[in-house]
Amino acid sequence: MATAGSFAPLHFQTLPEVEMQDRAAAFYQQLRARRSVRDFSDRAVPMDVIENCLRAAGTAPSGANRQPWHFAVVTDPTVKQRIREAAEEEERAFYSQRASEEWLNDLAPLGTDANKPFLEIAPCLIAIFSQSYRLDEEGKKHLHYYVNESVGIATGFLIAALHNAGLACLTHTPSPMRFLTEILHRPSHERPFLLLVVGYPADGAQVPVITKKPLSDIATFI
Ligand code: IYR
Repeated sequence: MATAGSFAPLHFQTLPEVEMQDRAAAFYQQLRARRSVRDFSDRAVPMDVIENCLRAAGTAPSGANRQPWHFAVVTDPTVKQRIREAAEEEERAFYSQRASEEWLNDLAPLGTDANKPFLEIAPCLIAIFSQSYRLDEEGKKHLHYYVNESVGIATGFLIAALHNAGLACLTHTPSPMRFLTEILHRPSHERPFLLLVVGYPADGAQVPVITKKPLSDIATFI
């Protein structure tokens, strides 16, 4: 028989409608200013800021509240160098063999290639791992649920938190990312989900000119 959980009163503040409108509009304006950055300064980031952004990510909803994520924060230059070398090896295979013509054409406007200097220049890399199960002290498996959805939501919270804190980041997905498991000594049941490159943009950093779909293209109201 399953044991019932315990319950406590919800703390929820109902806001006046004008305040809701102001906050929704301000939050949209703030988030729309976020850009993926590939040109980083080497300026160090305050680790207490990163820690609070990770705490924010850790508040994300997850299947059965299993919180099936792990965030490995890398600032050690030697480890960053190893990650860069391994990532560039995969990227060279991607750009020269693995990627289809269509994929390469779709990436052309972003100006990306197999060189990933930002993996060494940026002060902080956050490797995000997903866990399909948890092993307890006795080595017994406890299943996790909706793992990709949960880790994707937590990653979204993290990206928004970093932007809110005044940091820039890049969602980087060298593929495959198995090398992160080895370099960062993560257990084999954790899967590398994404590599976030975090820091400040370099002076004069440029970003591709892109547009986001308008509301009418992304939503229907029935
Ligand atoms: N991982 C490669 C290729 C790449 C793929 C997608 I989809 C992008 O939006 C951007 C890049 C790279 O990082 O260069």
